[in-house]
Amino acid sequence: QPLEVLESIRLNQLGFYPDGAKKAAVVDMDGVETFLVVSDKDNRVVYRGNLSDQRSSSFSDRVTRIADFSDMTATGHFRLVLPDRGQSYSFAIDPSVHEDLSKGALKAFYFQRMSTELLPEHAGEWARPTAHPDDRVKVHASAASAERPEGTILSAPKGWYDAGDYNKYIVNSGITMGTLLAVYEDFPSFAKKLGIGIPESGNDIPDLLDEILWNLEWMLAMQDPYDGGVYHKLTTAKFEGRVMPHQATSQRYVVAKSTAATLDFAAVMAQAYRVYQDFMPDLANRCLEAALKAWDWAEKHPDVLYRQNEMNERYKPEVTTGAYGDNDVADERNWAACELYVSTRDNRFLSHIELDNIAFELPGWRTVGWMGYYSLLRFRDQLSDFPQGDMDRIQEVLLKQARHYASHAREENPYQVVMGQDAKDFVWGSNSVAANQGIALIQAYFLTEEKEYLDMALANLDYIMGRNATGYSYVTGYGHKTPRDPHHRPSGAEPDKAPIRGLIVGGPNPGQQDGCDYESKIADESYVDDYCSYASNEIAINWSAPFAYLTLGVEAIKGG
Ligand code: 9MR
Repeated sequence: QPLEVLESIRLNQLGFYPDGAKKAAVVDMDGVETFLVVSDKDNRVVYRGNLSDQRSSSFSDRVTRIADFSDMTATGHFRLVLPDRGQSYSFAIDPSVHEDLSKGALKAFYFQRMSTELLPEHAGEWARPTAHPDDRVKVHASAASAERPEGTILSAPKGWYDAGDYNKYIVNSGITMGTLLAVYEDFPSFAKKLGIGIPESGNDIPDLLDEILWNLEWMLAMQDPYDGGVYHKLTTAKFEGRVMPHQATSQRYVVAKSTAATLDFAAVMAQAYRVYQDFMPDLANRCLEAALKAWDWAEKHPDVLYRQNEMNERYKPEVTTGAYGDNDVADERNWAACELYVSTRDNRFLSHIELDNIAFELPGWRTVGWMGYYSLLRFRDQLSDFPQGDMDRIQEVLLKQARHYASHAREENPYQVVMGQDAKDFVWGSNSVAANQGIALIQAYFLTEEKEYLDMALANLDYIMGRNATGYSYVTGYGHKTPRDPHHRPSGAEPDKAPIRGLIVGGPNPGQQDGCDYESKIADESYVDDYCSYASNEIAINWSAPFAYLTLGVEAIKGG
């Protein structure tokens, strides 16, 4: 009779590469020393191993032991068995084990599209009517100018819903787009062959670039053509309720220009110029022009910070949706300067690149400086005017961080992953921290070809897919124990359907800012699969993008 499935066996719920690391973490299980791997096909034992010594969590009193069967190379479907105790979920060993996930991670953006209906042939059971045309958006009082006074009607359609809400925010679109454009720059051949079944599939540009274009066109419309400044967001005054997109019809506004939004915009447009050059040269040139205009605005307005509370004291209606406020725009300036420099090779931008203080800072919506350094490193062989000593220093800072990540995972982490070296990793959207650490490691792998960096990037993908302290695969519809009730309005408004597939939720966040009922306050366990929990169970484009990078990147390198 079948063994009981033990949720205390934590592993990537999709599986492993034949030539890759294969590890499971066994949590809090006394008196077990050995494990078996059993084939689903005929129940034969194909591998026997011993569990590692025990490691303790630094956040809780949990202890874990690792079952390492990395040297197993047979393909097929298997379970890991702890004799007399039980077994894991079934998993695959397959040379393209993350191919379907790669498609799902990208397709997630299609499901976030606004201003269009989703047809059954692309969206299946999640087909829905068109919504948010955004062709009659009002200029909010905070954004009024001589040419565009308060109440002026603008058109800024398309774009993706930011997250579980129905608004669009330039700052968050910035890092999202930069990350997705980097997928193309780092993995062009894999990206070209990845078909995801969207309306544009089969045209002469890769689906990835078709999807990015949907949001790029919206971003372009967020620039004030009169002065080059970029509005911070396009939003309703308050968040809409738990309804389908077409039922969310409140008035929408463009709100206040900001330096952060304008610099992020400049960076994205400069990078888009490179990426679209071969496919849509006119659009590419338009992007570069827009980037240059945005840069000039930011030079004239170096510190227009978005402060929602102060804004609400002066202007009506009050705006209470996501703020994405950032008090330090030096890193945004660095990112824009790097992208503009790489795209134009104009030394005027070189002098704005931060070269005195290049401490590593993991990319996030508020911290984008390293997005720029990644681009410099990506093109280092072509940047002959760039001071080589500085380039070497940037590279060394990154490699030092990568070595630190790898040694933490190898020597200390109870799941042998990079994620969770510090309670500070478990912020709102912590899963994007795991994914962005994976991206940093892939950059290090590109520079050194050291396999350990790639292994550790894959370890963080394993973390996201189940080798973690809650035992969830944090991606809807991929794995056995996955979020069923994400904070995502289009999923939450139709509770009888499975949530839209391929969405990565925020993940453990002991901040618990939503005040929902959590079972645990422990840093790496503070997660609840409940619509209520926007602080641990929301989905967002800036989490989906690094997740897509990590999944596609690993699959492009290892599978492909
Ligand atoms: O991801 C954002 C997180 O870093 C902030 O701490 C949080 C509170 O300001 O906001 C998060 O972003 C949300 C945004 O404000 C509105 N759309 C949903 C985003 C994800 O929760």
